[in-house]
Amino acid sequence: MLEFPLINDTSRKIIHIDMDAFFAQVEMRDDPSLKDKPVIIGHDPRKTGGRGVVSTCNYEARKYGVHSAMSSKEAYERCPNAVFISGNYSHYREVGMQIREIFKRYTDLVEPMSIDEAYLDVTINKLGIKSAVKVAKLIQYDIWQELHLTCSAGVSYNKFIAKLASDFQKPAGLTVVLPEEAQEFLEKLPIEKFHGVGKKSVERLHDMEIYTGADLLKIPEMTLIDRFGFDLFRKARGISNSPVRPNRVRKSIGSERTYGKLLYNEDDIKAELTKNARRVAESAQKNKKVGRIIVIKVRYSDFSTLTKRMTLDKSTQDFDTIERIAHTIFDQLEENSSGVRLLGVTLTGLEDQEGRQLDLDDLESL
Ligand code: TTP
Ligand code: MG
Repeated sequence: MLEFPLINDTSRKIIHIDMDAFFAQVEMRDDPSLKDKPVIIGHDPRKTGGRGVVSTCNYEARKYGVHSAMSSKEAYERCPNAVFISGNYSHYREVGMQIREIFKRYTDLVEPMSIDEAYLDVTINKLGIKSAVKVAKLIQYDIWQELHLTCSAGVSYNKFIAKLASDFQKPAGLTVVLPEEAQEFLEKLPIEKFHGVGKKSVERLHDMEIYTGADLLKIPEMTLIDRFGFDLFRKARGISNSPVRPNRVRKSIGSERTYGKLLYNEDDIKAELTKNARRVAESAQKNKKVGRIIVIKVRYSDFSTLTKRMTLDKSTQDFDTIERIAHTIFDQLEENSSGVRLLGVTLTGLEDQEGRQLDLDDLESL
């Protein structure tokens, strides 16, 4: 029997907006001669001696298999006719702000996730429009009329499903998932589409012959929770109640796990700290953040909880460093013979990673 309450809040109206091929689309808008050509945002490998990566590319270039994060060299090999543009990040940021101004006409409950993507809670909105679908259409229309750009929108009752929906029919798509349709929508989705499920988890799930949302429901509940966390258990059931948070500034990156079976052995505890350290390092690297403070959290069988931190001389996002410090902090804790029921590792005192080229940035850090 599950001891957790499963409350599914379906009362909210959430929109997720994501611009289509954002940097490339802005370039195509500004230079009509690019129309119909494959366009890649990234340094031209012929001019850099082969260095550099692709920030993004238009849909024409995607037909050749080019995608974000691919080396420019490989992109050139796949699509020699492509136009390479180094890109103008501050310009894209300005356009991102113009888009955000459009969102603000409808609601102040806007949570930007990156330069071209945001969640909006339009349950109550400034225009008093009941239908979230109508609001989404109006936003798409405004962005097209005023900025000559297309975006894709997802409309649902939570952020998790709204994001999946916006990705469902790109470009210029609008996908609505009603509460009664959510289960079927999720069941058909491949698990690699589930936002928040990392590559490693996808591999482990594939090893268990789990490929779709429907397969996730076949895993015994406690096994799913134990191995992949309560969050995925809930998402598989269309439950994700996290609110749309305007002006959210990420201050820390953490990973923690609760264990169904208490941990007593030091090696087991350290192995779990290592797993948490790896997740933290991966997330920091993905989000281009570094931090100077590493915190570990230990909860014992009697629910007493300890948090201990260590401050480094230099900020890091390096897995080996985070792991080593987490183990060192653990070694310095007073001996405690009770079993461990929860372990967490957090990287905090975050700042933006320096020296990056053209890449994703948090709008909210502006
Ligand atoms: P995305 O929304 O991931 O991609 P996109 O808008 O180009 O294409 P899609 O239609 O599939 O949404 O990212 C938004 C912008 O962020 C993108 O235009 C360029 C930048 N970006 C990078 O610089 N590096 C990356 O690895 C990714 C994924 C994006
Ligand atoms: Mg996009």
